Amino acid sequence: MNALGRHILVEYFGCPTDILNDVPLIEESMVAAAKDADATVINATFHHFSPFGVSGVVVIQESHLAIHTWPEYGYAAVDLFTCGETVDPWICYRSLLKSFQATSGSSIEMLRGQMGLIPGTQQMLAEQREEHADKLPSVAQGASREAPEPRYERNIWFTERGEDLAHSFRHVGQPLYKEQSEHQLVEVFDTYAWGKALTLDRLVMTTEKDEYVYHEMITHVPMFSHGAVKRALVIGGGDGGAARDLLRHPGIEEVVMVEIDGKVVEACKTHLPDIASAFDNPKLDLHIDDGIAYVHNAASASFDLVIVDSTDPVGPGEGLFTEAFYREVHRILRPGGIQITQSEGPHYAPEVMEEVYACFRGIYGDDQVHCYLAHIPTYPTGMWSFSWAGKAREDGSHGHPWKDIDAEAIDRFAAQHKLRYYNADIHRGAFALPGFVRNIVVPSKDRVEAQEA
Ligand code: SPD
Repeated sequence: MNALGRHILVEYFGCPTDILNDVPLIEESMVAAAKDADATVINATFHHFSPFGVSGVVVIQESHLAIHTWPEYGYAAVDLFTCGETVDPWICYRSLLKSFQATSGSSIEMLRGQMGLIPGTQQMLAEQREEHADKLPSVAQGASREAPEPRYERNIWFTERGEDLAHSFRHVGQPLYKEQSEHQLVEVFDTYAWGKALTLDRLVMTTEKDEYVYHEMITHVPMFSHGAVKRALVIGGGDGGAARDLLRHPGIEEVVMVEIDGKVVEACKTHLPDIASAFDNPKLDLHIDDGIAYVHNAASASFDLVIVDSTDPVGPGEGLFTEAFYREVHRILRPGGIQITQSEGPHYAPEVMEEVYACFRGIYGDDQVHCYLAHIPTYPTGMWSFSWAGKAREDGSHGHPWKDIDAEAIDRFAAQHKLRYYNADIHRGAFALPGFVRNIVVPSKDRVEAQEA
């Protein structure tokens, strides 16, 4: 060959979109292509870019295979670079053509590091070998002639990507669950840092390792600020975490849960059983139905607590962030009842919070709306908000989210259930807001202008 390596620049056309969007499948195909050509695989890193596209590289002892896909065009650009005589990159080319089901491919081959273009190469190499040999232990000293067996490490990443920021988790490969329901793409990944993770349309909903923060805070804060909830409604919450935590309270008589997507429940029952542990509880009344329609048809003053445990305000969750819906929730609350809504992160989506608070104030009154925060590392930026709104009691008085709580009862409850986030201090402290968050949730006339630097 008289060159250091062969480099084939490849284009694949007419590939099915779902293949070019599937990180584990692409990783497996690239690794298989390398192995077909008898290359030694050292490492692989693959990322998904939302909404479309996968990029990745397989490092082989003999150089590398790299890919970028554009699923929306059925197109993949691939580099196949091999050094030495033993690995034929054209074997990789044919293997990938088949795996990606490409209708056609095109390619050009370049020789890299042609000997004639690298003056003095042979002499330099000989000198380096000699110099190196002096420093190596001899076989007589116990050195092995065998090169150590390279260890292949998979490196596959799930990336949740917003417009301007992204966060990624490394996972083991093929999702444990993957179903396109009529509403959304439901997946469960086995991640290294956060245990199993449920994602909907590629957005992280919950993970085994930090789910307790969200579920304890969305349930126990309103349960203890109300003090006598008998009937609660959860809109969304198909993973079962909110229902599980509500049902820890012995005084609750019924939890109605209305989840739009049966596949979410199915995925979580199978793969996240600790979160989905309350589905067999006789006090739970599960409806696979549209939460908006359920609330619309529910009797007035029929619930003490309504929790909107929704996805982000895109796709199926969008209608749960509207004034019309919140007005209906207010109608079905009993006097003294509480509504809680997950309301995104103040760094991440301040505009969503602003809208939620403007609606809540219009419905419940300025003083009956409060924001509290929790630290949820797997949600974008980690700081997450919940919105608390209280309906007037029959005598016209109002409850307060933290001034009247029974701190001892809370700490007893937290200890009894081995809660890991919620306790009486957290209950009160969660309502203490940094200045920039307070500015988002108060009416614009009450905002404090930022100091000039
Ligand atoms: N960006 C994530 C927001 C998800 C809120 N709902 C999570 C559901 C957990 N039960």
